[in-house]
Parts: sequence; structure tokens; C-alpha cells
Amino acid sequence: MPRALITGITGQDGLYLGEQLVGRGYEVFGLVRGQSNPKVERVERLVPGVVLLEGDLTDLPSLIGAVEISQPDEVYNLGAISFVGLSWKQAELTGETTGMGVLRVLEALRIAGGNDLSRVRFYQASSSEMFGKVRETPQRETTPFHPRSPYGVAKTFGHYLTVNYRESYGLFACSGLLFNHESPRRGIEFVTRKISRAVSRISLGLQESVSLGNLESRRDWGFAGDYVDAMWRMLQQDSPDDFVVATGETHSIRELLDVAFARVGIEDWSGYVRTDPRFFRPAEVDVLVGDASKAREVLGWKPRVGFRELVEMMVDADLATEAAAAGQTLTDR
Ligand code: NAP
Ligand code: G4F
Repeated sequence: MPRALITGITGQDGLYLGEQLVGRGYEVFGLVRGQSNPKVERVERLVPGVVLLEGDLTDLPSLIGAVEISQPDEVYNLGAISFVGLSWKQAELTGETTGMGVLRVLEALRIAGGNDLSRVRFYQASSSEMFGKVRETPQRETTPFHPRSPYGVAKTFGHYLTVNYRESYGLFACSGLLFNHESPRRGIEFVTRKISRAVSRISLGLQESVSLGNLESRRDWGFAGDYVDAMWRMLQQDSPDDFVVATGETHSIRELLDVAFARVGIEDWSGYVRTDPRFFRPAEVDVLVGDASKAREVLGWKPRVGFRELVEMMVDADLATEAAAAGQTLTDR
């Protein structure tokens, strides 16, 4: 039975990846931080048989302990401060977790991973945020980086460390340059979920409006369940490499609002959306769109869920949750 260690198992991607690996016959170990993490119950429900290990990306001994106990064949480093907006407010924490955390996981593997490092396969959750102020469109594996946030800078550090440990120690290390991916399990701080939740609450009469920042930025949004499959495929290759994972389509926040509000029968959303300076960023990534040809050709990967289906899936899920919480019954839509 192959053994996988996942950092960030309580997050959106950790939950989907854990589920998929259990389905593929893996023994799954997940790193959980904090002395009483409220997300443990959800992980245990969604990832049957998971073994949870206490640890933190800012604490090397705990990572060494997790590697010693799990003796992993595959390590997926998904843990991070992942919210770009927070990374300006807590830049040092972001650097320690999202950047230095990668170094600590790699060092834990070197210290406790056994004599033959090429036996362990390592996945680093890198990000399209590294492309930042983009130098070419669409972005591919060879596009230079120009990160625009402390988060993007920390991810760029983690990416280059991953490449360096591959070149220095022969570690089977892959960096996935993943574009935005979403789902009903997305955190409510991210714009897709903030909108899907607000739209559902507005339609149920539970909220009057939603306050947002820049409506003009554009993202290449895919479905998280599809993207964690690409992570696994990277670690099944004969040799380690880096891959862009994206849909190849870009949409603005305005288009996201169009689809989300239309799902609940509202065609003109202007009366429900406010702009608030608090949600604008000190430096913005204006447009992202990825070219995933390499992932398609080498990994045989392609996205299955399109933009409209993704947004509708998220609105429907929030409608069901919010209606249940409010004791309302949904009529057929
Ligand atoms: P997420 O939902 O925010 O999950 C982040 C995970 O990191 C959570 O499990 C969190 O634990 C954990 N974490 C935070 N600080 C930690 C620490 N000090 N020690 C150990 N764990 C810690 O993020 P996601 O959307 O699943 O993304 C997974 C990874 O992919 C992240 O590294 C993210 O930066 C990267 N990424 C995401 C996207 C995307 O669009 N989703 C795109 C590109 C790259 P708690 O639950 O305890 O807070
Ligand atoms: O949903 P977002 O916060 O995602 P962002 O910044 O693109 O980062 C996500 O994707 C990255 C991959 O490119 C990941 F690495 C990262 O971990 C994370 O998962 O913001 C998307 C866009 C931005 O342009 C932002 O300025 O939406 C704009 N936006 C406008 N109003 C807003 C809001 N974003 C948020 N979170 N909240 C708003 O009210």
C-alpha cells in the first residue's frame, strides 16, 4: 500500500487530494496544526482512515517527526498561508510558512527520509501568482516570474528551492504551477466563494449586498477536484518536472458576478454590489491565463469542469447550506 503525507490536509486541496488518494488505495497521513484544530472532524469524515499527525510548517522537529512516522512514498506540500490579501498584513508569517515552510519540509525529508532520497516523491504547491505582472500571455512553464505580493514572492522562493533540491540531491521533486482553482470547499475569503455565498444569501433574503474590491481583474479559474488529480499525475512520471495546470480561459470578476447572480434569477446585479477600498490590493495581478499544453501532453491531464459549471456548482452548494441553516426550503430552480 503506497503511503502519502499531505501538509495542508484541512484546506480545500488537501481534502480533495486526500479523498482521491484513499480511493486509489493509499494510506494517507495528514499534518494538522494547532492544539485543538476545529477542522479535524471534517477531515476524518471526508478522508476515511486518514492518520492525522500534529505538526506545523514553522516547526522543523515536528516535520521530521511526521516524516519518521509516515515513512512516505509521496509528500504533497499544500500547507501555506494561501490568501494573497493577508500576505501584505502578515508578510513575515507568510514568508515563514509559505516560503521557509518549503525549506523545512525538504530538510525534514533529507534528515529523516532515508538514505535513498530518490525513493521519495515530493510535490510543491506553486502558484500562478508567481507570474504576477505577466511577461507573456498565456503563461507557461518558461514564462519569467514577476510576483506582486509577499505571498507570490514566498511561493517563488519555494518553487526555486524545489528545483534546487531536485538538482542538488536527486530528489524526485515536482513544482505544480497551478492557476486559481475553486470549489464549494473554497475558503470564504476568496472572491469566488465570497460571491457564491453572498449571492445565495441575497437570493434567500438573508443579506442585502456584497462589498468587493477590483472588479476588472481576470483569472483562469478551474475546479479543485480536477487540479489535485494533476498533482498526483506529476508524481507518477518516470522523471520529475514542473507543470502549468490551467484551463486556458480567463474571466473577469464582473463575468463571475454575471453567472453567479443569473443562477438565482438576477440579471442586473448592480444594486447588490458595492466597491470598498478595503478590498483593493497594494499591487494587483491584472490578468492570468495559463497554457497547460505540457500537462495535457505529458500527464494526459485536462480540466473537466468549465467556468459556468464551476460557478453554478458553488452557488447551488451555498444555496443548499444557507437555506438549511436558515430553516428554509428551496423550491425547484
Ligand atoms: P487553503 O484552503 O488555504 O489551505 C491551506 C492549508 O495550509 C490549510 O490546511 C492550513 O491549515 C495549512 N496551513 C497554514 N499554515 C500552516 C502552518 N503554519 N503549518 C501547517 N499547515 C498550515 O489552500 P488551498 O486552496 O487548499 O491551496 C493548497 C495549496 O496550493 C496552498 O499552498 C496554496 O498556496 C496553493 N495554491 C492554491 C491555489 C488555488 O487556487 N487554490 C492555486 C495555486 C496554488 P489550517 O486549516 O489549520 O489553517
Ligand atoms: O480570490 P482571490 O483572493 O485569489 P488570488 O489573489 O488570485 O489568489 C488565489 O489564487 C492564486 C493562484 O493564482 C493562489 F496561489 C492563491 O493561494 C489563491 O488561491 O482574488 C482574485 C481576484 C484578485 O484580483 C482580487 O483583487 O479577485 C479580486 N477581488 C476583488 N474583490 C477580490 C475581492 N478578492 C477577494 N479575495 N475579495 C474581494 O472582495
